[in-house]
Amino acid sequence: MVEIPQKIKELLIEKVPVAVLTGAGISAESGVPTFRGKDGFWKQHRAEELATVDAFMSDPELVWGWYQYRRGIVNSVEPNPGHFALALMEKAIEDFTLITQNVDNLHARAGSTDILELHGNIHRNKCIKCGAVYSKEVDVNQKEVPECECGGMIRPDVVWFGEMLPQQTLQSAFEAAERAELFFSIGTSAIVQPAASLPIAAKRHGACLVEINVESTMLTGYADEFLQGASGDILPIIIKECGFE
Ligand code: BV8
Ligand code: ZN
Repeated sequence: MVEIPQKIKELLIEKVPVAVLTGAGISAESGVPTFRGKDGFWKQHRAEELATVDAFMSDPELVWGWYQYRRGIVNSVEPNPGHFALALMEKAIEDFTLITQNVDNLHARAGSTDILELHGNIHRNKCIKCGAVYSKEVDVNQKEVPECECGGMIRPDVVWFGEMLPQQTLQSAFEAAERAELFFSIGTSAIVQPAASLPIAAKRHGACLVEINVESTMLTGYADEFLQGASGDILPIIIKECGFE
């Protein structure tokens, strides 16, 4: 059983401003493969190769198919105790901000509300020509790339490598990180920018930086506390020991 440092519990019970950054690792226990872990995605391809405009423009069906495959997985899994624990933490703490790199919508399905989705949402699509956003879920078995009324190709409404993140969302994320007195980096390899700069910004502005991960990352040496283990195990313990259930 992981020991939760007293300092973290005190800050939570004091209800100081809290910000959380999550990555693919928080959804791993739900059965959604991570990007870079040993059970990583799509063996013969890497996210960096498929999650790009070039990849989509050169082979729309391949990239569309990858997202359809991922939508199928996401639709077939459930949020896990880690997602539910963060929804309870949000209810307990007035100034609480959940920032996610994930596009799987599992935080929303677990009851979290105002979520900052840095990299978009896999259930939304948009036209590459006129920018029209399509929120209606598509049939995950649809192999061909859908076409917009304007004739443009429709793509997943997610942020690909080399693309800007939604500016307002990113700005709100940095504001929350800089305001936080307690910042959790959960289930992320802390490689992808600019998301990986958020924990650094939080610590620079005086936050207690806590990392929750099954293995150490580039951030571990910089964190005040490293809770090694599965987020689905550790987060419910934190919630229970702080009486947030
Ligand atoms: C930008 C799309 C520029 C949606 C994603 C060189 C060339 C080109 C670009 C760059 C470059 N160097 C830097 C860049 C910038 C680039 C970048 O950071 N590249 C990286 C690879 C170095 N960033 C960008 O391109 C960003 N845009 O910079 O724009 C710009 C600037 C100005 C003007 C115009 C443009 C865009 C970044 C967004 C890319 N899109 N996804 C999708 O398909 O999902 S990123 C992709 O990686 C996912 O979104 C994912 O969320 C994200 C990060 O991965 P993680 O979430 O951390 O997941 P990972 O598998 O890596 O790690 C999982 C962790 O969980 C592991 O540590 C594991 O141990 C842990 N774990 C596992 N199980 C558990 C667990 N932890 C706890 N409990 C468990 N049970
Ligand atoms: Zn269009």
